[in-house]
Parts: sequence; structure tokens; C-alpha cells
Amino acid sequence: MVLATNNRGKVEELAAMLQPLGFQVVPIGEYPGFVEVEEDGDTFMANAVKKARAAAEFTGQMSLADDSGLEVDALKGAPGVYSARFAGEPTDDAANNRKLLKLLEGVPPEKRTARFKCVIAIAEPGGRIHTAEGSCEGRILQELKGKGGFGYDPLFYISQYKQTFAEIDMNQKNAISHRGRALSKAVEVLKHLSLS
Ligand code: ITT
Repeated sequence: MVLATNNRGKVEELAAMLQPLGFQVVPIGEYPGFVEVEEDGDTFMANAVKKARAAAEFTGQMSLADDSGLEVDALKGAPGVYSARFAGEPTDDAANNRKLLKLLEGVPPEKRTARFKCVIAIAEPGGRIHTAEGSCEGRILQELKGKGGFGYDPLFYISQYKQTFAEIDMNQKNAISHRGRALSKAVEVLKHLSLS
């Protein structure tokens, strides 16, 4: 299975979930000459499908893409599909977190509700496409906490764990995250495919 992402955090999490299930995973970065697609879709779904299709066409292998992001209620759903480039391009996690904190200055804890969303798209080389969605509710803290994870993890507080995504270990995160949830559903689809 080709992982159609250049985000190392995503590769680590997806590999940790897929390898124990018997999938051999190869990041798209190991295929020289692959040109990243422009993520110009208005939805996570459109971007995930575009990335998975491009990788399957280029490699001739089953390819999995993840398009994901953070929706903050006090910002009317922003940064959403623009999460990676919230503070500009190329992606700078620290700058994105600073921008988020700045925009939420003065917003009290109870109004800092947010969710991560993820769409996983799996493209077969023949053109068939399968998709699954997952989300995870949390709250945006007033300061960074924890050193693990990536992206907005140090600001994303999970009440179930009373910790941020950057303070818990990857397996705990995968068990409840938007990505873990979307991937579990996608794997069910794959199991049916291999049986049929
Ligand atoms: P690819 O397109 O190559 O997969 P990307 O980082 O550009 O990598 P997206 O366009 O899907 O991926 O943007 C997702 C952004 O949303 C990501 O850069 C993070 O800022 C944020 N994000 C998504 N999932 C996250 C998670 O589990 N923890 C923290 N931040 C996350």
C-alpha cells in the first residue's frame, strides 16, 4: 500500500495502524519523480480522492491518501481544508499554532471547542476509489502542551484523557483520533474487497 502523503506525522500514525494488520506500506516519497498534486478542493473528500488517485496512477499500486484538518467553532470552522497552510506556505506547524492562539485571544475555554476531521481515500490502480471519514472532538488550549505528535496536537485537548494529543502516546491517539477512526472504517472496506 502506497501512502500518498508527504507529512511524516501522518506516515508514522498510518504505518503504526496498518502494519500490524499485515499491510506493507511505502511512503510516496520513496517513488522518485512523483509530483505532488495541488490541493485545490473545497472539501477534505475532494482533496483526499485527488491525492490517492494521482499516487495510484503514478505507482500502479493501491494508494491511500489522508486529507485532514482542524475546525474551530469560534472561527466558523477555520482553518478547515486550509489547516496545513493556515500561516502560509510551506507548512510551518509552529507558525500555524501561533496564528491560531492569536485569533482565539480572549475566547474563554468553554467557547474554544473544535474537532479534527479526516477523510481517507484508497485508490485502486484500476481507478476504483473507496473513502471513509472520521472526526474527533476537543478543545483548543491557551498554550502549547506536550512534545509528541505533529501539527496542532499541542493545542488540542481531549477531555477523555485530560491531556493534549501531544501529551499522549501515538497508540492512544490512534485509538480515538479522526485518522484512527477513518482508517478503521477504510480497513473494513479493504477486508470486504479481499474477500470478494
Ligand atoms: P499531505 O497532503 O502530503 O498528506 P499535509 O500536511 O499537507 O500532507 P493536509 O493537506 O491534509 O496534509 O493538511 C492537514 C493539516 O491539518 C496538517 O498539516 C496539520 O496541520 C493538521 N492536522 C491534520 N491531522 C492532524 C493531527 O492528527 N494532529 C495535528 N494536526 C493535524
